[in-house]
Amino acid sequence: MTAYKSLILAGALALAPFVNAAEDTSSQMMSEAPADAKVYIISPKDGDTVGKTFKVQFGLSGMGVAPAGVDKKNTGHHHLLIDVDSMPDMTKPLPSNEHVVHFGGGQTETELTLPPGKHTLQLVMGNYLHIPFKNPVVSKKITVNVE
Ligand SMILES: [Cu+2]
Repeated sequence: MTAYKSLILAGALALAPFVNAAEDTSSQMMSEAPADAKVYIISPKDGDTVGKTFKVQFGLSGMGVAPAGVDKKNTGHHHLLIDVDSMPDMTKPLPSNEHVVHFGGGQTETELTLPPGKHTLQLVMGNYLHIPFKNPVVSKKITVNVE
């Protein structure tokens, strides 16, 4: 065997571990949240009746808020799920649409305007890449009645 041929062989063998690593990219981009991290909706309260436009305040304990893109341990940013029945894929960046609202600036409250009727609200913390934590930090889902 020439030296050239054995180099190719060594290269092929060296590539093998990379294939597995690539499949695992998504979980490698996930972050671990502190075990005692909790997210909750301060207001409105579950079952509240609210006006068409109302303020939602986000509560967080056991971890901190950082803007999207800032990779700082034990921090994340809020995502508000509005009228979401089944959770999005919790191993990938959360989608961004009228039902999944990102607060990538590090906001801890917002003002919503919703049509009259019953609506559900739930908070999900995402890491700097908008991916939920390995141990998901998710609030209780509340229901509000919009007048
Ligand atoms: Cu986000």
